[in-house]
Amino acid sequence: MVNFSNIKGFTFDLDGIITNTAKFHEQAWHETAREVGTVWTDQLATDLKGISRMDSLEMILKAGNHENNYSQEEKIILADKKNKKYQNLIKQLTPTDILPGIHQLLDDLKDAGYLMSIASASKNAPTILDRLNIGDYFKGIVDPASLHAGKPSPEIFIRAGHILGFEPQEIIGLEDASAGVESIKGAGQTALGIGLATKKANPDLYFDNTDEVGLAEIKRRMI
Ligand code: B16
Ligand code: MG
Repeated sequence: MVNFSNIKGFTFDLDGIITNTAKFHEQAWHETAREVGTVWTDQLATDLKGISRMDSLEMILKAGNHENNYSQEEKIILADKKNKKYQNLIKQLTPTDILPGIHQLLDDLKDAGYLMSIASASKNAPTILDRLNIGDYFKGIVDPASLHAGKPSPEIFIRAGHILGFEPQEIIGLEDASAGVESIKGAGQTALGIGLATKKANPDLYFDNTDEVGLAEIKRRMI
């Protein structure tokens, strides 16, 4: 593992790291699953974390062996319907929905001069940051619509690193999904995983919860 003194910037996943929109994604996808006749399981919910909208739909269809029952047009209609439901749910987000410890971490990183960017698969990320009132902490947000491949491809974290203008070994990426940890590692950054779901991908640093992740604790583990 690189020494913390080399670190200059942080790339953040959004859903599950900064706020728990995962529960809204889950609620909306659960409804889609019911509509197409796929049985909803906790494993499916976990596997969908960090996966792009269309890839998530494909996974739900495949889980019920329905992948060949829908045309591309019908799939787009299903995904749009899920997104409208999700957008309605996230209207209730306020700054109190920032996950425990994260506001403190953002403040400490900013005060210490580290740069931060967002590597979220969500096309709704700008709206969510606005609702949480934390958009100003970040130098930029990767536009997921411009990517060739979603997580676990390293592309999104490579692009988030380019926004910062630093080398991969100067960056720590934070993720709550195993697909995301794979993406960070593929990009050559130090992967900080939060939550059991990340263990599958062997993050360089592991924390059970967001409130355990502080600047001092990260430093302590990397020296
Ligand atoms: P949208 P992250 C991901 O965000 C979510 O974890 C995943 O469940 C969702 O399907 C994906 O964004 C796309 O989101 O439908 O809003 O474009 O964890 O990468 O911040
Ligand atoms: Mg996430």
